[in-house]
Amino acid sequence: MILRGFVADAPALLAEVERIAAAAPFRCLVTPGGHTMSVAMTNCGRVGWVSNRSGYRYDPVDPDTAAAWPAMPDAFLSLAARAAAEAGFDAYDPDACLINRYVPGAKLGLHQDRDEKDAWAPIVSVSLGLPATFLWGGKKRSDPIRRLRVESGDVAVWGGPARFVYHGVAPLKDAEHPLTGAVRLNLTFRKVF
Ligand code: MD3
Ligand code: FE
Repeated sequence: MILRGFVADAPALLAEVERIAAAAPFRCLVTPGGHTMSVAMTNCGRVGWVSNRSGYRYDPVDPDTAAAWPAMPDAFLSLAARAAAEAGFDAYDPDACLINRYVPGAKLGLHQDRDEKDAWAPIVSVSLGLPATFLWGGKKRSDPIRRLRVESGDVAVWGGPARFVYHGVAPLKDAEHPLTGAVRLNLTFRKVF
């Protein structure tokens, strides 16, 4: 389900992202295949998603600082829970929020998110700043791919039967957004345990 313009106070979310990034800086992670991702990432919550040459995992500690990830702000939790409830997922209590930062040209290749234990609980995605094109496929990599434009303030809820579809983000087009400049931010909330 896509909830267009669901975010009421984007500047407040952005301020929280800046506070989180001051403690746990954005970084471009290396994949097990040895490629450095074009998307920069950080996390807040009980665990954070990280990757290196040896594999990827959810970790309670930021490997760059050896400190726990910043706590999930109340404004994040309440927004994610309200969005999940709109899509029929009650009492959503995400463990992690992965924050993705895209600059022009940055992209996310087609993948499934399948490191989370709960195969039904949704991933909730909040877009801020520059618009992007979601690539939205099916349960098989070879399934046809739909392109879906998302803009600042849009929230997507991917749960239940949509949980394991292949998805990605097309290369970000260069532009300026009043909130973020030449940047797109995406918050992805996950129930990990
Ligand atoms: C989940 N991020 O961090 S989120 C990711 O915009 C990720 O930064 C993208 O994919 C981003 O893992 C997209 C939205 C999304 C889209 C389709 C999904 C999440 C999904 C399909 C199934 C499960
Ligand atoms: Fe994903």
